[in-house]
Amino acid sequence: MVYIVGLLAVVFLVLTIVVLSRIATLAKGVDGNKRDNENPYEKRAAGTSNRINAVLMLAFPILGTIAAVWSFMESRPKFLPEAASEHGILTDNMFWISMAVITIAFVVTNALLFYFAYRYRYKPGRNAVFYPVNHKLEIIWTVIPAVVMAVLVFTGWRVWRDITAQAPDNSYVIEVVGKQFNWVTRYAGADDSKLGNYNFKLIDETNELGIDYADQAAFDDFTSNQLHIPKGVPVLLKIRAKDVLHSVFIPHLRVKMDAVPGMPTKFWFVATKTTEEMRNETGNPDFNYQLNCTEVCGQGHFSMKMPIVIEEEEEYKAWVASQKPFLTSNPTYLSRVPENLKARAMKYIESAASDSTSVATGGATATGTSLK
Ligand SMILES: [Cu+2]
Repeated sequence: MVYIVGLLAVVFLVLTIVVLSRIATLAKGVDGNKRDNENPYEKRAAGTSNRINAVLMLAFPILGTIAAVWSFMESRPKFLPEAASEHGILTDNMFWISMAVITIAFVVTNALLFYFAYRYRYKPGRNAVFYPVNHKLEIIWTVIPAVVMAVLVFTGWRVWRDITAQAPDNSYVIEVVGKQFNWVTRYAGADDSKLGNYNFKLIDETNELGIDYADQAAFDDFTSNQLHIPKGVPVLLKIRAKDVLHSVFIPHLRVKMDAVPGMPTKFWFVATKTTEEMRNETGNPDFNYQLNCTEVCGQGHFSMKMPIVIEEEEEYKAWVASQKPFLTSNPTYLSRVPENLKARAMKYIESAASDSTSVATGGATATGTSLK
């Protein structure tokens, strides 16, 4: 890299010297109030540089095109990976259609621009045509781009409207909370499909998400350091941050949404490929989806990633059923449950007591895909 910059510096230095010496030569010719065409030296110089510039006008776009194509091919492996969500396919299509339209317009207009500069270079005795106005031409080159732009904007707006619409009622709701420097997820639990309330005032060392046990929907909620996503059904991510700005980015799912302290955000989507399917497709048995933080949030930002398992809906349900509610693992929070709900909450404590010999602790997966 340093060598390339050094080389470029030398090239630009040489060019600067050449240009300065050219200016000095031309300035000499202008001296003495002589008209340009009366100076034979100037005339000869203008003729040579005129030819060189004309050829360069052809060479530049050709070399530029070769460089652009090379750069495109070279960067291909760094493009986003294959989309594995329904809306991801739509946004990818839109991106490539927009790119195609822009590239065609760019190539045609610039090819003409450079070709005309070459074709109509200075020739002794040739005068420019005075072409004051052509309404038809003006209308054509205003209306066509306007229509194309309007179609692109309108289709983009429709896709954006669908992506940001209310999540369907049958969505699986999963909470994703960013903090320096990892992610914690919370699931609605096996007994209801509702996430319980939370309150930042209830956050303590153990209850790091501030789960509010005054809400009975919270009783069966469990937390995890993995993100499990069922395939083929809508999933709503409820996103928040505990400390500073973070941002949820799941490249394969084309999911990207900031996690903002004090301002919950959300993103819903439908995943189309399980981890297993993606492993087969990529031929990589160790493949895992990943959630990355894409907002520089402090020294440990680089390590803010969370593995994701995308699995069939039944496998997902089995995994959810195999997880222990937070209340079961932390029975002391029973004291936060209002008297009238205590009996309901006790179920989670009692089932823990009776299961304690059989239930394995931790985030082991009961069935389906495991993380490698
Ligand atoms: Cu972060």
